[in-house]
Amino acid sequence: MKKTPKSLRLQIGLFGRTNVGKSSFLNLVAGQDVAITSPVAGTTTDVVEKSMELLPLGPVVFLDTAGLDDRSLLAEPRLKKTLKIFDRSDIITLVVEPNTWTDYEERILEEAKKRETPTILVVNKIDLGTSSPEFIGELHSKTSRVLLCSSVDFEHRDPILNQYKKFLIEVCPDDFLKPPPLVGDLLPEAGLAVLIVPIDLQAPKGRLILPQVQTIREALDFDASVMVVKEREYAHSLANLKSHPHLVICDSQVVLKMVADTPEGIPCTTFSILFARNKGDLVELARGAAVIETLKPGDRVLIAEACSHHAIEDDIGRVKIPRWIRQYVGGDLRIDVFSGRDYPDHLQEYKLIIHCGGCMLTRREMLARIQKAKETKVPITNYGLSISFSQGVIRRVLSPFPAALEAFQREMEKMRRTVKSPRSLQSSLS
Ligand SMILES: Nc1nc2c(ncn2[C@@H]2O[C@H](COP(=O)(O)OP(=O)(O)OP(=O)(O)O)[C@@H](O)[C@H]2O)c(=O)[nH]1
Ligand code: SF4
Ligand SMILES: [Mg+2]
Repeated sequence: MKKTPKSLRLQIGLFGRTNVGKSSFLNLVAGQDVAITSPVAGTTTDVVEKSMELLPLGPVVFLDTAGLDDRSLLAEPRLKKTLKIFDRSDIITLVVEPNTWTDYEERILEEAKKRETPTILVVNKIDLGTSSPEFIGELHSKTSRVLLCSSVDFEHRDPILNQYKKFLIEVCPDDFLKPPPLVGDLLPEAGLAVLIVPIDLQAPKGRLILPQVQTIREALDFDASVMVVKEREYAHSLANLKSHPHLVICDSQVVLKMVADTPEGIPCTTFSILFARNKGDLVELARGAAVIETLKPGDRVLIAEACSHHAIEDDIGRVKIPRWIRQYVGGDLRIDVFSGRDYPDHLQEYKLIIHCGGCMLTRREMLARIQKAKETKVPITNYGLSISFSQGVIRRVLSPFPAALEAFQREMEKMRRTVKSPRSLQSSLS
């Protein structure tokens, strides 16, 4: 599992007996009619390739195979063709019908196991018949990744797609989760980045913390220069520069001061935002931040820390963020803090999840957590974005990332339309 990928695009082999709804499932995922479907068995006569961008994963290609029944699978040259698709596939998606498991499915699963190709089982056509608990139990004994869906039901596309993406994130080869650059793409060659690093009691003795070191290292890798200052010296150092820096980055805790001291026209952001993009899905987390606008006293908020025993994060997660958000909301919130490798059960009880920076998590783990939140329809943001939001500067610090800024703005518009008496603080500072 998670071996070297077979091409630059994640290749997903779509298998299933004739007429189970493989092409329909592909249409549902794509959100449009890309594969020909029809009630006549054997519609897809050869492999149909469909490339698409499946965010946050990236470029994928589906190999929609010709439907086979259990007899034709065993016959040449069908078998040869099937094996060829196995050769290409990084992941197999096997579509089945409720309560039907034949030799065909068994053979596909066996082949996938033999090759260690991860498999996702899709029980399709659930609108036509309910699967027995025994059937579902049996499927779960074969793989933990079982998705129930109706491919003709576009109204419920989002939860299905989110669960499917979560499975893909769990099993795709490591290379597909290669992070985007941390900062390199934001700096021209020989460019200059200014890093504002508070050295307070919480800063570790004698060193910088890993996110700061990583940012410096990547800027150097991209042939840029870096100036590191504390927040008190920042304005003075900036005034002494002959030309403007190309980017200013600060710790979220001093974001208000950075924005106040940085002339318009100089792009600025936070370490937290750089890492939100690098580790996870900045667009989704930016969208989630807008939900703070709609929080009301009494709402439940989950603060999720990926690991326990971290004094600094404790202080931010347990004291500062709750205080700033409560101030913003103008009343008490029911805030639960949860530390650990998994989320608590009953995520759906929360109006918002505010996640830590996830520095100890892999990109795969962070994406899976974001996907799980999406699956349960609970918006998710992170510490840094929630701080920038509650301080009224989120637009400014998101501006180096147009897609994330646009997602945030759109979500804010939506909130304004749906919430009766919106707060107006966030209309300032763009
Ligand atoms: N009610 C219902 N019909 C479905 C569903 N999925 C597919 N169908 C219908 O089942 C028929 C076959 O669907 P296809 O997507 O063409 O099936 P396929 O597996 O690609 O078929 P071949 O390419 O022929 O192997 C079509 O009439 C679809 O509209 C579903 O979830 N519910
Ligand atoms: S993963 Fe990193 S940011 Fe999250 S709680 Fe652990 S140390 Fe803190
Ligand atoms: Mg088909």
